[in-house]
Amino acid sequence: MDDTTHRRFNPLTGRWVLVSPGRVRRPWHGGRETAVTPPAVAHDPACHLCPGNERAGGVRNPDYRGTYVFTNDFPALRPAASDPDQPGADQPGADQPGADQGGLLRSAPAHGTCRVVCFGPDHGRGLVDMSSFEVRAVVDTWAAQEAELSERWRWVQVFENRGTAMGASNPHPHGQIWTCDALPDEAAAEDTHQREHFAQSGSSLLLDYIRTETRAEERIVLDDQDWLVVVPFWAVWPFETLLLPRRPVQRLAELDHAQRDSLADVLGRLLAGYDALFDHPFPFSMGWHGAPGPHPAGAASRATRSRRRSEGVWQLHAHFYPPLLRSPTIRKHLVGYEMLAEPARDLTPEDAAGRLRAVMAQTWDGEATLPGGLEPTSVAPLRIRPV
Ligand code: H2U
Ligand code: ZN
Repeated sequence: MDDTTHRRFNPLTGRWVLVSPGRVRRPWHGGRETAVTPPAVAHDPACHLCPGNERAGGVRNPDYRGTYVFTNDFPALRPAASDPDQPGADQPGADQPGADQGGLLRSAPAHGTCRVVCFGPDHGRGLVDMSSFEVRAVVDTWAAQEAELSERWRWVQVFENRGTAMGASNPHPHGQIWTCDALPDEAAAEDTHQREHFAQSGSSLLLDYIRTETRAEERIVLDDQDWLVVVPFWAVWPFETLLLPRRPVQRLAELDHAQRDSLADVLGRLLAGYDALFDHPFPFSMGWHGAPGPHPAGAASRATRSRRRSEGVWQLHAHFYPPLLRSPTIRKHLVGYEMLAEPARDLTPEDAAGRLRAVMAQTWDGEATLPGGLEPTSVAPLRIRPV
């Protein structure tokens, strides 16, 4: 099946992807990115996120030593004016009108909050450079933020844009959290498909998927006792990965100490592998998807009910969407057929997983955990022109 063009189905979103392995050999005369490696300074006096510096909005950051979270000075979503206890609420009178303008023209109010999560005080050390202990502190911060915010908001999106290629506006190691009182499209698609699967089979879609991938082995990138990293069967981006806890977990806040420690370790190995792939800091957008919070205007008791409704249905997971295709300077663009018809890929997910396994086995000092029977270096070099 892998050598011929075919389509693969994403059961989480209900969307298809076209897989055309033969196209991987085509020459490239198109545009190239500039591969810039940011200088590794510990403190940049001009950085708005470094400890002690003034932010663009005029607030001065404290002299923080660990992770540091603040409300985004330029938030895309704000709490409603009628929610004045929330920081950054809209001005009184600024509440948007109700929904419908009638007929085909629909709009709806959107409220939420946006935060910035500095991963640490050091301007030059991102997650990939940090010790497992430091990454664990970031995991704990994500979990604490999610626990707090999911009491109030329907959707809590924890994410990181890494690198200018993914639109990061500041090189200081940081991520963001956006929350919304509506379920965004991507979350709604995953919610619907996980619920449908559970209604039909009585089991969790993603836990079933873990069993399938563990048996198949060929798409596994990292096989930890608590976590599994795969290039999903339906991946759109060449080196896209899906990170899943092996046991039923709905949200980050539910992870126990052992799972958080192993997550810090798995993240370090995955990110080191990404950077080793093209010997370059690998850009990506990554983010966590967990069970939605209560419906808008919900009281805390609704949060409890909503949690119960998601049990067995929702499985926590993280998506990594890196844009690079062949080298640090050649990225994939979703254009043409992909915008107008459906996404397409050439490198197969199995091939991508093999390449990631191979670099991980070479770069990781610790014991490389590879699925049984798979050789880390059993992949042919990409047949491309050197850059
Ligand atoms: P990105 O690098 O992913 O763009 O995230 C940086 C965020 O930090 C961005 O959303 C915010 C921007 O609005 N920011 C502040 O809130 N205050 C600042 O002084 C600088 C940047
Ligand atoms: Zn900085």
